Amino acid sequence: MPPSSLRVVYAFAREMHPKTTDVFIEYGTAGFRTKASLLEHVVYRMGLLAVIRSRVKNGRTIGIMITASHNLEPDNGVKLIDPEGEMLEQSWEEIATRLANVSDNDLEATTVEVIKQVNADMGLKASVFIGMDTRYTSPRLAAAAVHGVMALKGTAKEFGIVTTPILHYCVRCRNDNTYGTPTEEGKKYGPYSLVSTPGERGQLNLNCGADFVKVSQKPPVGVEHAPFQRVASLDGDGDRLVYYYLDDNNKMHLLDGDKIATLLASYVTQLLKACEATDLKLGLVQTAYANGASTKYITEDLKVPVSCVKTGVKHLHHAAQSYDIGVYFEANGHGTVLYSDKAKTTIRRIAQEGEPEQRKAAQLLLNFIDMTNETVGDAISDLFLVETVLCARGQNVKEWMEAYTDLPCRQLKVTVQDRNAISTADAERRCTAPEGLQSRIDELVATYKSGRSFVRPSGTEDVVRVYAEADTQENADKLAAQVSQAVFDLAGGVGDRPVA
Ligand code: NG1
Ligand code: ZN
Repeated sequence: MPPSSLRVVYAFAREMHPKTTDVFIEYGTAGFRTKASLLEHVVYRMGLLAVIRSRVKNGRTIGIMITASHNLEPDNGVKLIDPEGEMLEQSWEEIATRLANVSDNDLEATTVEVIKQVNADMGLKASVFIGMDTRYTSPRLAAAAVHGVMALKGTAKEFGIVTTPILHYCVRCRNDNTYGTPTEEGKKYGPYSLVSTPGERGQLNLNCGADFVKVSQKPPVGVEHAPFQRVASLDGDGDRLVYYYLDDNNKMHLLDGDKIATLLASYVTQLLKACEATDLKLGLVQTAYANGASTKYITEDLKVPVSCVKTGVKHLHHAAQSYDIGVYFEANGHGTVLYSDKAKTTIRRIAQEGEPEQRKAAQLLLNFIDMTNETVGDAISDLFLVETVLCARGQNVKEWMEAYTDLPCRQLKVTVQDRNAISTADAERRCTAPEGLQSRIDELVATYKSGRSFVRPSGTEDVVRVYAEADTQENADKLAAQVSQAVFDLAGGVGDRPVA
């Protein structure tokens, strides 16, 4: 295709989705995410990029999801999904960032440059699936994505309102029809009933949702529960799940991603033993946010290998692929289980040829695999996996909770002039800049029993996140406040000083 025919890339941009801001935007932990009003030109350009990516992948389908997940209503975001239903390959993040930030005048030339750089055959067909969450700004952004796809003569298929994991699943199925049918119904979840959607005036994630429950350690505002009732909280795009219950003193008990990961891993381990698939190695992947008690339980009680990686699902997913069966979860409830081809083949064989007891366990495992959305964390699929284990074991939520006791923890945010002044190493558990911050954190941590703390720049918000845990809630809160103060002082804090 001669470059002259890319004129339309510029024309659509100028007339329909002009770039009206100079604020630099970066493809971060979960794509581009910021105030919805700053995103229209970015999403249009991601429509362009998705077509180029589809052609580089020989016309296989690419996904575009419009959502800001757990963030509040005024935000929105966009992320690309690769043909296997995975997050966009990391080396393309820089290309996405470049395309998102050029001026309208330079857009055509940059598009040509990118096409050359990645060696896309623009004569091929291109297919792009587009989904969005329920934010009122999402339809407008989805339209911008469609226009981007049209501008480069790709075919866009709109799915309307879907969860993030459903779109990942549909992309995967479209490219690999052995995985399932690319429709919402294809993922046979069966019926479930929505207990409550609070939030003031129905605003997404406001005082409710998985992130609110996890970070504030409180139940959603305005919901009532019977004691020991099992309650699940999801986030705005359906890829995170946490559980909680209230005891008879109305105290909340949270079962987060770590609790879910350990429950699923222990059940799969139990079935692997029962079907005597001893050559299959199961492993668990966490991030620095995993509660220290969970890591200890996994290592010492479950005796399962565990690895710690940087925040962001793409890192967890990647690490989980190195096991025959890899269970990965962020503490915030985003995660899933991955099964290698070797694992699937072995388990299928045992289900056919094993001794009766082995066959039974292998069949249960096959059902479990079938219910898993392996493309990405999926709150609904994870919910059914949890319910399956509790049902199989006849366990209630309290018994599930009792497997191990979480260390009290606290998460805080600090606003600084430039959050990228913070650099980290060792899966974000230590900070290498600014100078003096890590030694200050070490000093503070040393004064607490079971103390642990780390800081890192957020990839989705303009803040530095602080995490702390200690023997009591009071101490965890104190440690978090002191570390926040250290960040404020040594990394250029702005606004109100954090209260220690
Ligand atoms: P950032 O803002 O980079 O901390 C948050 C979550 C991540 C991940 C992304 C994407 C925490 C502490 N961080 O990232 O785990 O889920 O959002 O949604 O929960
Ligand atoms: Zn989400």
